[in-house]
Amino acid sequence: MSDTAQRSFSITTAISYPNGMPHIGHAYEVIATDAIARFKRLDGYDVQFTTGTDEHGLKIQQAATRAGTTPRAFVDDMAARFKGMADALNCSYDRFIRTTEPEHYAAVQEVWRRMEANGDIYLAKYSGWYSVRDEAYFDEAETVLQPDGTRRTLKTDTPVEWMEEENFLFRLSAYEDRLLKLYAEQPDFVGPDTRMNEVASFVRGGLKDLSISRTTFDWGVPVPGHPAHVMYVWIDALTNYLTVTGFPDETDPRKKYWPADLHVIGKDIVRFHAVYWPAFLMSAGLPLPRRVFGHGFLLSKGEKMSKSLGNVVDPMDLVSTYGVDPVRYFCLREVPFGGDGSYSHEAIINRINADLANDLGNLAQRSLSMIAKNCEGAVPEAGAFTQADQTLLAAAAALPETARGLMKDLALHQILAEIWTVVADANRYFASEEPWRLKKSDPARMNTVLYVTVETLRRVGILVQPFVPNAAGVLLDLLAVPVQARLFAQVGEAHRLQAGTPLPAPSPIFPRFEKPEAA
Ligand code: ME8
Repeated sequence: MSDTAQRSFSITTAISYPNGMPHIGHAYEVIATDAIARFKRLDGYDVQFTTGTDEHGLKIQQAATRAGTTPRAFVDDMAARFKGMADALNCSYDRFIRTTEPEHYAAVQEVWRRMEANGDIYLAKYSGWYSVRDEAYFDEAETVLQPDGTRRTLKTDTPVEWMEEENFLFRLSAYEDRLLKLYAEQPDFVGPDTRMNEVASFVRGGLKDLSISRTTFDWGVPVPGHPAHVMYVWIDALTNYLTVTGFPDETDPRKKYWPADLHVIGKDIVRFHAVYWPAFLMSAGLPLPRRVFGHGFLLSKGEKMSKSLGNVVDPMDLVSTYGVDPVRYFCLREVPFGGDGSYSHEAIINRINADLANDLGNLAQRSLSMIAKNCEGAVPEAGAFTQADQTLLAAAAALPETARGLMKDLALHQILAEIWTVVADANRYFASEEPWRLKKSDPARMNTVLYVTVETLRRVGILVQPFVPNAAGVLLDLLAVPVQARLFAQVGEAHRLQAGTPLPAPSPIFPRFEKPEAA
């Protein structure tokens, strides 16, 4: 690669099952992935960020029947809702992939052909306890008999039924050693570390061949040459990550985005991404993704969301109540990325009012209004910097490097914590320098303090763009920072605010959230 070629970075979310409405877990995943994608773009990478919907399988077919419609009409309607949610959350995906697209069928069938050509696919009678919800077979030992005579899985607590089918099987058992070698040689293939340990011990426990076709329903990608079989939904779903890179067209310009740099997924589907997916790719002779990261679950006041508990939160309602940036900020700041988190309206309101309205919003409002009143609405002229000025500016200038380091571990919450440490420093600085008192006694010093404050806000504003893109845009507009000067590489001294630059009239960036009065 030449020095001038832009490094590429490709990142994906899981693709959601559109058998029900999008929920906060889906929102959480696409928000976090978007923050990482935006971060990388601002850090100079050529990013491809993809998300989408996983539209085949019995679960979808049954949901369509329940809704009294065809699977096709059902997924068309639902996919639009998932896309609408990603848009409402201001997610900057480059491609929203639907597994019912012809481009995707071609990719999945090619993967199948390659695995078959490699001798890894064979026909056999398959029987076992099948969970429609998980679209997977379970061993009897992995299920529990219920008092009413039915069985449920131990791990996912979903109902199973005995099924017998003649299916194609994938020789997963042949990949045990190669997978263990992969984990040993590339310990960051799966993150966080705890998930890697779970995956490795699952594989060490022995792998059985995997059933990869179904004949009991037809809502899926047909198996090449065997139209009575549709493909197991996970082969279909995982291959979306290749489809978005133009696979199998060798000349497609998107080819540079494979292998993916990062698959962001939830902890419940790590096994599919860290065991099955690399085995399929090895079999098809394709390069493996660089990293799979299993984030935690977002729980409502610590409880799993479920329709029966009545605590399913519609992300669109959250956005209309709190605004898109506050929802994004809350998800990314409150929950350590990789761990589980809990949300409640109280917690969201506290975060919005404390961090956004008070800490960042107020500081911008106070400093910019003083400039509007006392500095003819233009960036003031700074005199010589004191130690306090230099310390604050240096802390803000160090943020990109600190954030880059934390981004290696995808510690999004810590990046925000670091940024807000500088915001807190800036508030302390502003309070102790008391620029409002200097107005009469030492206007030159007042100008310097205001300059240092807004220059710090410029640096912070650039850093917060991945997390709260709208508000960051407003802040940088208020500071008259040109759109092309908002990259991480431009945080430093060389791009500092220039005295005399006219600033627009200040307006609030983060209003306080006031509980609407009961009618
Ligand atoms: O698993 N909190 O789809 P899905 C956080 N189609 N994340 C959550 C969550 C919660 N409460 N609930 C679900 C699928 N998720 C498959 C993926 S990828 C080739 C195929 C996450 O709609 C979940 O872990 O059930 C997954 O990453 C994503 O939302 C979609 O879940």
